[in-house]
Amino acid sequence: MNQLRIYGIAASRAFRPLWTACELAIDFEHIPQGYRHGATRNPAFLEVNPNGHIPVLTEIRGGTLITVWESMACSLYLADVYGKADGLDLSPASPAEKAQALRWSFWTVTELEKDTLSILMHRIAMPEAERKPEVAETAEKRLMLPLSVLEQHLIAQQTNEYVYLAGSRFTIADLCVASVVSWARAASPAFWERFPSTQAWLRDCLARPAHQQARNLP
Ligand SMILES: N[C@@H](CCC(=O)N[C@@H](CS)C(=O)NCC(=O)O)C(=O)O
Repeated sequence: MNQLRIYGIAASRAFRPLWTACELAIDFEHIPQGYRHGATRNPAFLEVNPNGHIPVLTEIRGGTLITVWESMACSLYLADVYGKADGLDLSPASPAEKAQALRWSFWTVTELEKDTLSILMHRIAMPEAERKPEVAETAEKRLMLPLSVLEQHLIAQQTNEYVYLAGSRFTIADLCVASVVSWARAASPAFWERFPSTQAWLRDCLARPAHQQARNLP
């Protein structure tokens, strides 16, 4: 088997598979490919991902080159292929846990990502002069509905003494969702007041040593 490679700097969506790989303690080669100023738009990189995006994950198994793009797909692939379905690590250990991982990660990219990114960009990431607070406010308003779904799910889990999305331990479902909800940390205090269970869950996910380890990558 050829070395597993993950392309993409940690300060990008590549953080998702990097965090996953750190959680699973996998041996991998990190290629800290940047993305600004067309860095992913040259012929060499377009061979790896014709979409011109990071992250990308590659490995050779049984003589076949496997290429995974799309950050959530990369994370789900790692959990599926490298994790143990033993009910201890972050991989789904039953069809019910697999269902949680799939539905929450697809939900995250379709229902959350665009608006959490607007909050991140227009509250803290862009130079102050370019920020538009009204864009962040609109995004916060739109996020009320999906985040209420997350909040209610977490509250329902607590009645079963579960802290996490799929059960009593941190799984890939939590990682996929937390990596995107964390972009909304800069939302207004009035916004976050409505989601105390989500806040507590997020704090817990982000305090994990593997999260810190991935953050320290270039
Ligand atoms: N849906 C894709 C989006 C990937 C994406 O847009 N990546 C950004 C960095 S976070 C990128 O590569 N941008 C450079 C470009 O598109 O030229 C995923 O989740 O992997």
